[in-house]
Amino acid sequence: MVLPVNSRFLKEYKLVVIGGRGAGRSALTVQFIENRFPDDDPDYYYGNRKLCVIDEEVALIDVLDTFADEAYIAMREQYMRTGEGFLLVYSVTSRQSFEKVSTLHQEILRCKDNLNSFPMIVVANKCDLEHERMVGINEGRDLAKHLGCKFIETSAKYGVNVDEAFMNLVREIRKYNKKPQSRPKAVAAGKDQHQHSPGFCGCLVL
Ligand SMILES: Nc1nc2c(ncn2[C@@H]2O[C@H](COP(=O)(O)OP(=O)(O)OP(=O)(O)O)[C@@H](O)[C@H]2O)c(=O)[nH]1
Ligand SMILES: [Mg+2]
Repeated sequence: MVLPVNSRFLKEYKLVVIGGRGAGRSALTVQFIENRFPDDDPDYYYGNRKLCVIDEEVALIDVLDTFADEAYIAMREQYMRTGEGFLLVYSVTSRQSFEKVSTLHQEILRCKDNLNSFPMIVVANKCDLEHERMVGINEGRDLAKHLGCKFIETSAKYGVNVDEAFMNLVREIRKYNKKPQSRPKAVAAGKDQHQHSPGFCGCLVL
């Protein structure tokens, strides 16, 4: 496979899928990585990398599915620290999972040295279950706006907006990394040692 690459280098993005129990974290991860809906209800999904071209730039997306169980608290702090972007997932059929989103958002910011903002997207999953809906689309939108995040409704079951959710999060990370205050000091001061000529492009052979 030969990909035309208008990118200066292959950038890896560490995305974390987080949310209340049964919200569909594993199903979203499997649907994104393998383009299928898992029949076997996995507790946790291990295979987790995908190469995408987003806005003509190659992105190696590393997705971490997480456990909802509070028993994994040490692991939780670890991935909250290392994650570069977070999908805050709730199920439109579960108000409990919706109410968890704000708590998770706060927890992530706390782990990021109390930053005011960090790349996150609010994902309202199971939008195919309209007849079981407990959380309205506007409630989801309002919450996301309040948290300063993008919002998207998905169905992991039917693959609706799943790629868009992950890709939009990568876009948020790119935007965030361009802000001077979120870049390493040497780069912000114009001392980036990895600068290339503006016209650099290449091909990635897999
Ligand atoms: N109809 C429908 N069912 C879904 C969707 N996403 C997940 N499910 C179902 O919801 C249940 C929970 O999905 P999981 O992907 O295991 O959710 P999780 O958040 O990983 O759950 P835990 O890891 O067990 O906390 C499973 O029975 C899935 O088949 C969806 O978009 N639509
Ligand atoms: Mg799971």
